[in-house]
Amino acid sequence: PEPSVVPSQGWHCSHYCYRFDRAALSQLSAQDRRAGCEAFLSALNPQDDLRPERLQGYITSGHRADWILMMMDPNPLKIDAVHQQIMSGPLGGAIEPTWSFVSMSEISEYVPTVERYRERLLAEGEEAGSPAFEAKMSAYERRLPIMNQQRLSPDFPEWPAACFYPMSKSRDVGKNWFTEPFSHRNSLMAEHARSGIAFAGRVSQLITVGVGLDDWEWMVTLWGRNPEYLREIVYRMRFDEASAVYAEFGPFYVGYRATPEEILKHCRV
Ligand code: 76R
Repeated sequence: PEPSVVPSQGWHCSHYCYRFDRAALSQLSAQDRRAGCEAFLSALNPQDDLRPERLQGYITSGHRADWILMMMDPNPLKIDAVHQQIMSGPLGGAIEPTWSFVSMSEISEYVPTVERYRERLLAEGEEAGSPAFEAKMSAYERRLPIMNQQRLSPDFPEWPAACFYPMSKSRDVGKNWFTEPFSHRNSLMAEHARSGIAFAGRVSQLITVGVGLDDWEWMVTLWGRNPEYLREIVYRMRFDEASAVYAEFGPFYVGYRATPEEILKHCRV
């Protein structure tokens, strides 16, 4: 299965949402239930070669799902194998997959290159050659490769809360993102980035692309040191033109970080 499904740049990313089927669970013998829990725990703790590079579990609130898995790996089949492992165990018949989203990491065309960052500083009135200008430029040159690595193969923060939602940019007449010139889109994304940066240390974000892979153009993953910051950032961004005029949103899921054991305990399996 390997090289042909591994992208030349970036990783595959999947979000899976599940709920326990109480009627089916109640039909399981105590022995099957125990064996099912064991199989569930080992499916979520894949060993060595079977383990996706990134895997996190979340308990979620509301009727849409009971728990969520988010995984990333260069190989999409390694990710999906975890899902199949869960479903093929003794608990599988009592687990209902409720929603999923398939996407990939990339470096957005709106992430400024060093050259564009220079132009942006000049446009903001910085004086070329001044100590402040040079300090900003050298910091950006140093940080860009690290930030790009984090965009392509991100570390998942071990923060208590996360929120996940798909979004697309509007193609309606009069507000069609895709007919706007790059310069306009780029300046709206610069405004967007400025409001995002204000949440540094409180919110960490990952935007993965679903174009050609799933029903929405992007999947937004926001990790928060506290769920209140998730609420704040999404509200704040509603006022950015890129969101206010052009964004369309799918279902929102809120997650609370949980180990596989905590998922079973919380859901009283
Ligand atoms: O560092 C940089 O300059 C990157 C700037 C940046 C880009 C290019 C950035 C920064 N984002 C980019 C792209 Mn984002 N982002 C969202 C959402 O709910 C909503 O209204 C929108 C959902 C949030 C909450 C968010 C957060 N971003 C994008 C893209 C388009 C990709 C494309 O077209 O190629 C989308 C759809 C999108 C959506 N963004 C940030 C954040 C935050 C918190 C930041 C600042 C990150 C930082 O600290 O540097």
